[in-house]
Amino acid sequence: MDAPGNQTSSESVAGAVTPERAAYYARIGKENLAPLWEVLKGLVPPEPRTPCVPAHWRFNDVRKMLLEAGQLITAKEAERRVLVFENPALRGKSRLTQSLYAGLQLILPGEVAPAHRHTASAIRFVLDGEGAYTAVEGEKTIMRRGDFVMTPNWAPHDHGNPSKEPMIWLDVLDLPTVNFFDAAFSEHFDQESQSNTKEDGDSYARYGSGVLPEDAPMDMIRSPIINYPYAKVRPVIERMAKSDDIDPHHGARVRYVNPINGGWATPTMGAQIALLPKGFKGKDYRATDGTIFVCVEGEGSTKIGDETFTWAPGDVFVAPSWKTYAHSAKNESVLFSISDRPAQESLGIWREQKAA
Ligand code: GTQ
Repeated sequence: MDAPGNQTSSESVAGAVTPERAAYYARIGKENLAPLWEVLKGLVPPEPRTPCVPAHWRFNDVRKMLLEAGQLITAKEAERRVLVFENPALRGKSRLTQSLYAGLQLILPGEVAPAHRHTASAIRFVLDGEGAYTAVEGEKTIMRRGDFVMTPNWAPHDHGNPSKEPMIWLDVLDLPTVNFFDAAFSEHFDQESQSNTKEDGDSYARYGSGVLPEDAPMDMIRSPIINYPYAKVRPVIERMAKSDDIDPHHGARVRYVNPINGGWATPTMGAQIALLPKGFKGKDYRATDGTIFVCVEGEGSTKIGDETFTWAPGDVFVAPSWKTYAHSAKNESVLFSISDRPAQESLGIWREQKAA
């Protein structure tokens, strides 16, 4: 979310920079003033012009490199041992879209990623291994492949892996958004791991079953659920697909919701998951929310702009803002996706365009 557009003189609406104008710009420049008419086109573009490009990472390649990091640095030393997906056009900015950070986190057997909290919200989407936990607000939830796990803003959290297998999950955080607003705080705790005060599955049991406790916090703008298990979500999209409840662009798709207000699970990041039946050929779609996709199951490809990316389980790819994309599924497939749509919706700026 840096300044939009490239503010070059080609964006000028005012014709050539004459020597008189150039001298004038130099003079006012000394006072930290600039002529709007030289940058207006880039500042107020007729449609979104993201600097982000489409990109794709194969899980097997990244997994190999991430396991190498496991030999180089401990989770404790690193605090979070993560390989960050950098948009190829925004190297060094720790982001995959303008508003979202994403990376793969590794925790080896016996390791702990110590407790901290921050104003950025995080989601985890589990890709490999089973039996590591995330402890959030006193609930220690065991993570399995396909689980969608939330760390709401300012919630203390730590991760650990008491299992015998390395655990790998996708982290998506709204760090670039929070940093854009210069609103970031964080702190560490003396205790590495939180003591758990609630049973695993407590928040899903209380809030994820169509009822709400008498004293539910009715003004909570993010979900009270810590883990939305894949085992609960997969049957829903399966049932939708079986009864032909299939969106022509997205497949049989659901969103992860805050059960208190029916809104998105977090106010800054919206997550969805879709089942694409074997042979599905999605129609063209574009929206202003640059979207990160993860293949959970199956095989297929996605055309983004004029590039086509072929994906397999664990692969991560990104469709930038307002770039047209369309999915094709070779086999029955499941795609998880996440974007800043809730943030844009709450600001009234989100738009989509669907091919008929
Ligand atoms: O697990 O708390 O990928 O604080 C980046 C920053 C993960 C986390 C990341 C973080 C975390």
